[in-house]
Amino acid sequence: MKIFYTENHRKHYPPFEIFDGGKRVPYLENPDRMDRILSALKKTDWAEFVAPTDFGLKPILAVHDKDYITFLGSAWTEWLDSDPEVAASPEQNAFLPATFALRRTPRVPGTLLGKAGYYMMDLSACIVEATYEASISSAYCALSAAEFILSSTGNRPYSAFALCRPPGHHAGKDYAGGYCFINNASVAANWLSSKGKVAILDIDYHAGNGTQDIFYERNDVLTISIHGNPDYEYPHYIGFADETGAGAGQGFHTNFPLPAGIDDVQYLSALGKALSLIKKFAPKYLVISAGMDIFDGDPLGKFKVTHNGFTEIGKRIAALGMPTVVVMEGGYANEALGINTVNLLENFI
Ligand code: SP5
Ligand code: ZN
Repeated sequence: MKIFYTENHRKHYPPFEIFDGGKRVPYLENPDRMDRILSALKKTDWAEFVAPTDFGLKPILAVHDKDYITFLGSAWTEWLDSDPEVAASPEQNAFLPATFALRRTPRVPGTLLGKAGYYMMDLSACIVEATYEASISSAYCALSAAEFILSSTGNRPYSAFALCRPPGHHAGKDYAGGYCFINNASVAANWLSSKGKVAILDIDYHAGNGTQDIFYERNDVLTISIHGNPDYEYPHYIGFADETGAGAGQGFHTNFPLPAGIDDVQYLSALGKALSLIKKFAPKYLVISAGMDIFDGDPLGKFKVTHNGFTEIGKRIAALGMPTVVVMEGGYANEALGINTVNLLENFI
């Protein structure tokens, strides 16, 4: 199986994030996550690592607002240039907003700090020097995997794994959040959509709010997210069962908010419903937003999916028999990331 991966993520390692209630904690979405997955994949006899190709900005701007991407690309340098204290110790700093845009008729501000509040939804998507480059490369991994599955021939469809970091599914058209800056799965799905209908299935523990936002009014890309109930779980304001799409996209989005503590059997029952919706839609391509934070023991999740659960999830998705791009999203029980990723993927080889 082709694994699209680059080392460019490594320097995107903010020195902290701001956690619940304003506590400063070590950045949970860290490079060690990739090391765990890489080492497990290297022990298999089927993982073939491939560097992503440069797709330019066009497929990214087909999903994200141009001014938002410009902000991402310039925020760090602008901040450094404007603040001598930051310039003196850049490695101890991370750029975050100090205000947030109001709900009604917000204007796009002209200043860097104003823009930060407009283009960032929370305090966990810290920008450092390498963030923009890492985010673009991460999107290229998803695009390269999408390009690869296009070449499917014969009776067995191709699948590929985009080992993306930073993750993407919380990033909306014009905002970063939840460790995400560019919505890798959405960029890949949108790119594929010019060649046929696409379904995105998001199995990360957190609601895929960015993906929901991007495709909400479209009927050519079906979006489904299975996640912890936003009544009490991040991202808090979106991901509820009554959000089903709008306009032409009415009926083309489904959320499955699930309660804390669910086990493999209960998870697989919800997955079964999601897979039925995908079969009915009959897409040409499938994109999986694969978060490993549904694992029992993940510090950010409350589900109890086991190692074997990941095998079963992969088996059932692969049984659809569709050309599939699996895109890495979250997962923070680092010691379990390797086995869970391998268990999910080995059904697609
Ligand atoms: C890609 C992805 O998985 N992003 C997740 C971002 C979640 N950020 C907010 C986490 C707040 C969690 N508070 C739970 C405390 C558990 N001790
Ligand atoms: Zn997550």
